[in-house]
Amino acid sequence: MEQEIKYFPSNKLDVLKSLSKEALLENLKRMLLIRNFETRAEVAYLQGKVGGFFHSYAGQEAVQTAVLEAIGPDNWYVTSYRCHALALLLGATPNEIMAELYGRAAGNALGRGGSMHLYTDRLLGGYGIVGGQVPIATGAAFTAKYRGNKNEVAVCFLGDGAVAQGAFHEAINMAALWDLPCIYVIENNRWGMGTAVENAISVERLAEDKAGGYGIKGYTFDGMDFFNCYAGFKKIYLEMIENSRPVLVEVITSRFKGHSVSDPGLYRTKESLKFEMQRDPIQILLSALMEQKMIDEETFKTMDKEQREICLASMKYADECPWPDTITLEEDVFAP
Ligand SMILES: Cc1ncc(C[n+]2csc(CCOP(=O)(O)OP(=O)(O)O)c2C)c(N)n1
Repeated sequence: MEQEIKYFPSNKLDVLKSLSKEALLENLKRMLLIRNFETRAEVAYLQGKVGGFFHSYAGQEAVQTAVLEAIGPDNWYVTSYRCHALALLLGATPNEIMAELYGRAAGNALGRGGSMHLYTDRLLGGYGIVGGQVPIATGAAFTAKYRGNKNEVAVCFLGDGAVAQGAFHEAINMAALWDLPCIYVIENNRWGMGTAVENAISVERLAEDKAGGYGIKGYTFDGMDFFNCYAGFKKIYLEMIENSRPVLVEVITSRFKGHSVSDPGLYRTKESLKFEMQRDPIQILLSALMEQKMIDEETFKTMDKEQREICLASMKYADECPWPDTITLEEDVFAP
């Protein structure tokens, strides 16, 4: 039987007090932007406007939103192919991301990367090779330390499926050996494509059970709860800029969609998904803000509508963007 999960202890009221009303509402807005972007972009995919793959972040919004609020954008970030949300949080516009999904010249990667490969000056990319981003994050942490940028850390997001990859082990071992300031965030949404995490990974708690093997600290956060994630990441960051030790974090979360848009999700029941969706991270944050009388239902609906309109406008923008010129096909290609 599954053991009850012991999350990092945090106090919602302390977080509510430590952030301004404006900041809290801004985080709710960011989560709504992500949810609306994923919903509209998926529609565009189903209309045949988007080529390649498509992996939705719906359900996982609280995790990356909380990290950004807790430690700010002036760090190095890297993630997997499930990368739309992180790009939005780091300042890429819905227009440029949607245009990238549509393969257009004005896209975030000039229409050459598509949905899985987005960038900003602080986002070193979304990566399609499971675990491929882990050594890159370790390298970014090395850079921060080598340059003596004391307040800068690297943050690596990876799925539970990446934990059994050799690259994960080598990269974390090196970070621990060299005291590199990197937060490795395992977003455990319980499935690696259609494989249940308990059928793929030999330990139950992916960070806490593994961290000791590298001589570092491991934590478990509730990935549906913005407050728990915020409190946990804040503490880790403040410690890391003092001691430069890497940290392993598991956030227990839930993806509300299939692994990718082409996944019919036959490996889980509709009831189990419905049950998980009752803990919607947007609703959890909204309820807390409503309890504090920071927002009412009407204002929330308006906020949601505004974000939806931004995303609908990005679809129109992408549709009207020109295709890349074939003459540019060989530009920026790096082949050693
Ligand atoms: C090295 C490698 N092996 C296999 C794949 C095929 N693949 C793509 S995603 C995936 C599952 C990854 O699941 P997880 O890490 O839990 O991430 P999630 O999609 O749930 O966020 C697999 C096996 C791949 N892309 N790269």
